[in-house]
Amino acid sequence: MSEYRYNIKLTEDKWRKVWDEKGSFEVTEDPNKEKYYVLAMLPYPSGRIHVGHVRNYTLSDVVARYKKAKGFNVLNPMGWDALGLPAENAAMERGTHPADWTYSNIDEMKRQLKSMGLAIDWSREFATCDASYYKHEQKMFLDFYEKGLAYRKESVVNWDPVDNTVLANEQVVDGKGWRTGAPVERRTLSQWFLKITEYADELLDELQNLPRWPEKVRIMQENWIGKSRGLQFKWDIADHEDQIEVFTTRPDTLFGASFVALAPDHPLAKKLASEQDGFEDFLQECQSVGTSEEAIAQAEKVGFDTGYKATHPLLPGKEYPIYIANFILMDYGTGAIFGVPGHDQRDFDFAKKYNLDILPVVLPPGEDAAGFTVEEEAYVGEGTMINSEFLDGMEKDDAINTMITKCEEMDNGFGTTQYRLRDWGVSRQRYWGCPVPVVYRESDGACVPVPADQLPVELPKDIDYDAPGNPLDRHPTWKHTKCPETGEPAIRETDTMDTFFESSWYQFRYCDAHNEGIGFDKDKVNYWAPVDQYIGGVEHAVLHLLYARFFTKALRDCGYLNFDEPFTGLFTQGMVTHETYQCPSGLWRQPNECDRAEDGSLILKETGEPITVGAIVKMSKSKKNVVDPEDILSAYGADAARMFILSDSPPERDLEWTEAGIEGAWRYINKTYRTVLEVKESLPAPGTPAPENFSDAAKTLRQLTHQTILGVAQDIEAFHMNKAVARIRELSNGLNKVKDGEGEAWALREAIEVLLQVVNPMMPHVTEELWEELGNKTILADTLWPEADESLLQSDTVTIGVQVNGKMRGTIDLSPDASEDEAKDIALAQDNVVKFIEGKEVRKFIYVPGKIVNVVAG
Ligand code: ANZ
Repeated sequence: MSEYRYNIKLTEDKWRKVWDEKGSFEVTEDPNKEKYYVLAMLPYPSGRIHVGHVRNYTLSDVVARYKKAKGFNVLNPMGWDALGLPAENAAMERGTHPADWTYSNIDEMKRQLKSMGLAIDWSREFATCDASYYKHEQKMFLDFYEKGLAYRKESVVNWDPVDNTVLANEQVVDGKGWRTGAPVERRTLSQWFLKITEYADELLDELQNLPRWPEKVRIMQENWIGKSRGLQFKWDIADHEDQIEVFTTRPDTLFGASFVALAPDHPLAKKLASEQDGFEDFLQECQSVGTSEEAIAQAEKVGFDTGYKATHPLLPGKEYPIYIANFILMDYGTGAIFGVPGHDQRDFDFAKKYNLDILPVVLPPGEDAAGFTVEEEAYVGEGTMINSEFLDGMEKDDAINTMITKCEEMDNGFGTTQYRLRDWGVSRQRYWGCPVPVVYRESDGACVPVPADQLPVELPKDIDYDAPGNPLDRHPTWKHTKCPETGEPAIRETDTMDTFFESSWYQFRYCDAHNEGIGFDKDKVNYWAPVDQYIGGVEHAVLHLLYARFFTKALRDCGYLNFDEPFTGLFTQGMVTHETYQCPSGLWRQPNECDRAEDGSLILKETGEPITVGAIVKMSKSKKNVVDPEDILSAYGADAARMFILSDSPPERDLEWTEAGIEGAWRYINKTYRTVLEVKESLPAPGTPAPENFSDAAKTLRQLTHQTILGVAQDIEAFHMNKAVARIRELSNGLNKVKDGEGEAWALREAIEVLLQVVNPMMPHVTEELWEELGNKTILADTLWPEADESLLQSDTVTIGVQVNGKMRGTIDLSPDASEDEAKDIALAQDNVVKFIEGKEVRKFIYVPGKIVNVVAG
């Protein structure tokens, strides 16, 4: 056993203190230095960090430390996404105040994050629930309002009858509130919206300017924006003066129509059906389904026959039933459609239910027009038009264009573009959010913005949760105020903003975190932003990332900044998974409740009951397959946790957390520590000039050292952190291949120093300690990345192919200027070559140095 024992706790504490005292990671704008802005998605202060945080912040930290070593002025900040429902729920359950709960969680989580040794500029920290933060977004809201980018409109919302709040579409799961599980209702309320649709084209087009974003995220955003080109045109109604305007992306299928349908809340729906029996009940039934596309798509398709008929614009005299149908959305297209059961699955389901015609008009390739029918499901593929008069024989795109032109010529419609993207509803009827800074004058109901010099509109501290609904609304005094224009009595807006509002601009606040006058200084934000590398979970691919992109453009147009996109590079990390453990009774058990029995099987610590090991799935509270980072950090230290997280899987993939994995990382750290201390005394002093000559072993080590400098840098730049770790371990293994030959001690010192430098971003504490042990006077956090010596990078050997009678039978490694005899000796000794020339005579040996060997045998 070595006499050198690594004391994790002492060493890690020591170095964190050094970095803190030196302000190693605090930065200011420096026009002479190139900046690099690394950002990890800010955490919600739920109370404790989880392993997902550890993975996320380890990745951003490696990038930050590496870029700093590369000479960049690196901004790597941290803050708290601190508004939102969980604080209120906790407050209701525990009788605390949301602010107390939130700030004490922040303290706790900050302590935990600090113990990871992150290279963060903590001087820029903020919580989005600080009035000094949300004050500025209230100003932004007012600027948006003035520009027409924030507006109020009546709209149908998802209403959670238990939480008494509006739910975003994503918060409705299977028609139920995500938190309460209560069936969601529809209500019409006046709500605040941000006009993200005004930027639909820009948001779509500029995805092309984001090459450092994962393609899957760009595709998800593209689908979310959902730009479709189509035709908008009218159907006459027999014996009725109104017309029905529909939107279709498939005008080619018009001759395959068999019904027309309206959304339940379409203004014509009432007109056509309100006098009929059962209509009210039908509407009621539709109300019980959430408003999201998903909820509507999942619900069984039902319709109400109005009894009226629509007449086909191109087939005089042909009439089609008009339904009100639950799967038609009022806020897409025109809120009305014509149904083509042969080529749209929803229409197919509907036609089956109501016995409507199914006429195919698109013939799949290879099918026969005479015999083709649609039986089991709609045919949605490509094909040739049939049963469609002047379109017959055309391909889809041709037919679409022809039909648009035809309707335009008839003056019955026009080609148009629709987007799936809706304006962003930001109103929430909750307390723990940023108040919308407007008041309504009591005398005439006018909506009056709160003047900028009266911001922030602060949340009142004294609230009660005894009754359901919005505590701001029933607060005895808070909402009663005066109109800033006339001094008359006025009522404050009691809606607060969606918490995605805070996370849409926080990346800019970090650039100037303590500015009291404005959200951020333009020069500062133009220096630091956009973020060069953003890192977080793929679950934010659409909402957060789209909102932040929209905000950047809106802020640009309000004069806050001079660029278009907030994040030039995006990396989405995979999840952390773990085995699942179950008792005979079926109860899930936490990994730390289990132990290994003598025979190696798993048992429950407490009772000795056998444990069944189940699937490896994402860590979750429900399956209890979670490990607490706090336990890991205190048992193995931050360096080991970081190293393990980086070494086992490519960061974009899922990572399986295993005890063996973390132990492996811990052993590597201890071994590195011992190795360095054991050889320390035999090394030349720091800064000793290189000797003239090196032994072969020293040369080999130096080559590996310099290849590692380059390779690790390339791997980190490409987010191949696991490959970087593999290279680093290879260099570690190379250290013991030198002894006391010529130049070997010097080469060993060089190799150890490089090792410490290149692994420092991953395990910052132990590397600082060893760097100091080696007699260096600077700290690693302030040391530049080593330079790779080009002349040492070339490999001494090349790998060339060996052919026998023209067929590749193996490869050999030899010096590029090896003689033919040397090449022959090595090549003919290869097992596979021996096998293929066995029993034959070597007639010719062709050797092209550095390229190939060909053996002709016969
Ligand atoms: C006829 C048709 C035939 C359609 C066919 C599709 C296939 P995307 O591509 O997503 O833009 N639609 C139009 N407005 C709707 C609404 N408010 N609620 C529900 N559905 C609506 O979808 C456009 C298609 O969705 C439109 O094209 C329309 O159905 C339907 F073989 O018209 B189509």
